[in-house]
Amino acid sequence: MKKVLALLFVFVAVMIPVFANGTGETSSVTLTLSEVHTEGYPTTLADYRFAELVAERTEGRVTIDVYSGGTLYGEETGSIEALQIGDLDFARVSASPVASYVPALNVIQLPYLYRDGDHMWEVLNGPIGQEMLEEIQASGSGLVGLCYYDAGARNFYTTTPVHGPEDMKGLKIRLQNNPMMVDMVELLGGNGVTGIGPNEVYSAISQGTIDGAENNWPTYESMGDYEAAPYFVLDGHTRVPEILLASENVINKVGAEDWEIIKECAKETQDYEIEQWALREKSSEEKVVAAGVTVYQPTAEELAEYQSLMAPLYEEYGAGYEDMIEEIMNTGL
Ligand code: BDP
Repeated sequence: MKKVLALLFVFVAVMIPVFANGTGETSSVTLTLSEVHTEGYPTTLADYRFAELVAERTEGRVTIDVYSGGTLYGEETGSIEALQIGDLDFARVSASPVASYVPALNVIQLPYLYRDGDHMWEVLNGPIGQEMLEEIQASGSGLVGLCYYDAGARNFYTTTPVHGPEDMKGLKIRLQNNPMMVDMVELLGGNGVTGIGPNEVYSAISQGTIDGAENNWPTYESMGDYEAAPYFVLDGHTRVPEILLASENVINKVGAEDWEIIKECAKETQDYEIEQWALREKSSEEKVVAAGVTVYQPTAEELAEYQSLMAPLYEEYGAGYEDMIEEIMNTGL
């Protein structure tokens, strides 16, 4: 009798997943996504939309748990390394730290490359942007680029007023983990500091470890940095897109069919994030201006000076990509 019961138990345990999805294929899998931004931030909203779409289209076979606020990895370099060894499944990161693993990505984030946001999106949605995304996987980095998100333009903010590059001399400026960005600040006469996660910038400024940082309006506002560094200079030096990355290992976890669904869902969240971005960029600017931040709009001459000082980066990081840079600059003209 005991034997019969045991056999019955084994039979039921084996058949449950078969009955559950009717095909006898894999049962459900839960994957993890890391995000440094808080709840309600445009990229976090897009992460949740991505998770929802995936759950819906895979009919529950794939669940994605979103961890926002940098609770899993406060530094994006840490999350990228975790993706590479298969310890993490997805990370929404900035393209800036990814360039350390896929150097070609520096080309699409060179300072003063785009005329405006529309220009950037025309490039990212066109053949160059899509090839760059594919290049992430082709590079053998263990990473897969699923789609881009908007992150607007980055600007310097400091504890003392900065108008032109002459005011940057000797200032310690926190940057993303990307040597090109460090070189950018050094060319302006400042000192680039890396290794500080975006969630730690506020305290690093408050404690005097750094004199400022650089970012877009929403991060400046949401991380509270505007309270510590209330001088914001609208120099718009870079437009660095966000990237939703997957670990290549996800393909083995979900199988070919659901992997295609995942890639499709990610692409579908791009326009949603861009819409949310436009709203938040405006509301964040309004919020910090109302809080008393001093915004300086550089003159055309000052902007030209920033631009000419950063020109050597095109030679160093754009070497071998001259045609692509020219094509980017001509896009939309
Ligand atoms: C923000 C990006 C975020 C980066 C952060 C940074 O959305 O992914 O981590 O900048 O400066 O704009 O580290």
